[in-house]
Amino acid sequence: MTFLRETFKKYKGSLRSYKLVYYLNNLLQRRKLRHNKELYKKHGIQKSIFSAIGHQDFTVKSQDFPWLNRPDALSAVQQHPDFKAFDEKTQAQILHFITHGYLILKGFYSATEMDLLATEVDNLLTKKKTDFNYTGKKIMDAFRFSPLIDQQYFRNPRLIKLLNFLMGKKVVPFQTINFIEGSEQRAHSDSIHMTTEPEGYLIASWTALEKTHAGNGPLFYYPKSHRLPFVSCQDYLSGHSTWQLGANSYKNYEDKIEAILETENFEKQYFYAEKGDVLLWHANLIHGGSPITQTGATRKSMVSHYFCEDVICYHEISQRPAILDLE
Ligand SMILES: O=C(O)CCC(=O)C(=O)O
Repeated sequence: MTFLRETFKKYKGSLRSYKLVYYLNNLLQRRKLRHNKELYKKHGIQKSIFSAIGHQDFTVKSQDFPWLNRPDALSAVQQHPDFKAFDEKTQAQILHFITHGYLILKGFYSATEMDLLATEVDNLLTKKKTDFNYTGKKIMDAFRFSPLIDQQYFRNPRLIKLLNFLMGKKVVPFQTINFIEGSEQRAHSDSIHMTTEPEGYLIASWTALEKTHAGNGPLFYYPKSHRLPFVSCQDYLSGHSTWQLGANSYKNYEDKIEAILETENFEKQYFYAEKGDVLLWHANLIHGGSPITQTGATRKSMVSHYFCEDVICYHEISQRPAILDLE
């Protein structure tokens, strides 16, 4: 089973587009999907928990958005007793997260901690405990093979405390992605990849294992773009059919985001990070990876994605429920 899953991670072919493949995988992962039974009932979804699911299935959208997405968030957060327990710099960043859709934790990790993490990833690669997935850029879920990555970084208690506060619910650590080089990914929001019902219960952290600069493909983002409506497969030509995902769906999605950015007036910013800096972004903040202009430059980094408890978690782009380790 593990062998099949690992093989599929590297697989680039057309099987990826058949919904039946995901259905079969869902059957095999039933233990990690059964929490959806109650949630589907609550949200009026009359579907098997193994079937394809997407934004179109939620005909009645819940208004129970994360508290920091609500219009009164700035005052609500400052009145919250736990807000005062954060140091002043973090408090300012929390307010910034509400208004701008991201926050930066300068020097969250020490250089030594980042070297330890980078060495751990290198060792996992050398020992073939993990590898790049089909994109050739992403090392998925290294935390599964390393208690160090899992406990000290992915589930870092200081980080989790802040994430729980920002989301107003307990977060569910979902996945890690390690990069050796920059991703060079076009502008997108995480909500097309991983989203929730009610909308917005996802947050990501981006950690710099080394300094980033104009040459090594720095992360870029568009402050305040988190306030745009969430884009789903219904908002562009996905080409999805009952049985298959559209072949050009993701490219068409990226074109759609580019078109939105052309009509909106958001300022593009780059994250020139120092080793150990962490950036947290909102589920709907538009971001991506810049082109690498310095040949051979590395940009070691780690992205972690967190869902929240008691919401339906799914992958809009591939129309499938998220497989969650809740136990
Ligand atoms: O690290 C990057 O260059 C971008 C990563 C990213 O966009 C993501 O994980 O959603």
